[in-house]
Amino acid sequence: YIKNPSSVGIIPTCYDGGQKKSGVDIAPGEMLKAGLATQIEKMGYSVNVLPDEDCESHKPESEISVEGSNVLNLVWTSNVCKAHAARVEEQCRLGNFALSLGGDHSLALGTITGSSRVYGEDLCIIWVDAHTDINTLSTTDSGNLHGCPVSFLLGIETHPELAWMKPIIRKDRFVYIGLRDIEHKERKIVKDNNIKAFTMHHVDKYGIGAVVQMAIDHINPNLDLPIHLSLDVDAMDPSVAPATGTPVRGGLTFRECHYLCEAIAETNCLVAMDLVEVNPLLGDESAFNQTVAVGNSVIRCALGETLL
Ligand code: EXY
Ligand code: MN
Ligand code: MN
Ligand code: MN
Repeated sequence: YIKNPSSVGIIPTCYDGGQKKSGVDIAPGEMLKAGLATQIEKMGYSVNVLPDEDCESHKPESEISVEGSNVLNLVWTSNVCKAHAARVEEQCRLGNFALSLGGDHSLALGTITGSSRVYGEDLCIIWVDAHTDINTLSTTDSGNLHGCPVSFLLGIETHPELAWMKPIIRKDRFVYIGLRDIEHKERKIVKDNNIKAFTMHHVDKYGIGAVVQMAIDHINPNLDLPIHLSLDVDAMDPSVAPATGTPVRGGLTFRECHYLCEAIAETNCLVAMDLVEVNPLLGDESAFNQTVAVGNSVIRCALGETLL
């Protein structure tokens, strides 16, 4: 795979059907309006901004219901993510850094499927989030698919509607950082599947430097495998990134999250990134501006802006 790609493909998908609050679908437009593409160009990359996905056109006439589950928008989410996966796959095949802008975190069903089609079982995932997003169709209480993508990506859950994913992500190449809001049933899934997880407790105990080092050592000890970073803005503390749908206090500070992105950039292994769950409609104008700005800022850090 290509280390240090010189081109970035920005793939916006304004999808909000993986949860119930509207607004997360205008985030990509707002992040671009705030200058993301130009900022990345100024760093020396060539940037290609793909058109926004028309999510409404993917809406099915009727949704299916799943027995024993209150899951919502399964078909719609599947359709949108399938289209998004093809766009991520294309960018990775071209050797471009695939930057996905969401939308809610259900989009990761598509983002990581797309990159894994190109990088196969080598692909390492760093999932930075307050939440584990590992509910199954039967454990989800909310019915929101943004709380479920990890179970599908790791092959813990499947459904015929999502058969196109054909997941190949290795559980030992997946790691969480930033967790602090884990449902009881999710905790059991994480433990039963032996998934490496660094919660905020570990960040407090060891410091962010050691945590990121341990996380990278776990998935990619020789620094020879491609990494996909899936970053949910709610991993950051609500004082840093307030405009998001499921804020949880006690999150990563501004510097901790930036450090994390810098340390991943330093590996030269990062090939794809998702920035999800910015909801510009939650909170006042300053909360909105702050969250869009910090989203763009962590993206630039992951692309190496602050490294010498
Ligand atoms: N665990 C809760 C649920 O499944 O509904 C909350 C999930 C929030 C998910 C956000 C995207 O990270
Ligand atoms: Mn909408
Ligand atoms: Mn998430
Ligand atoms: Mn989250």
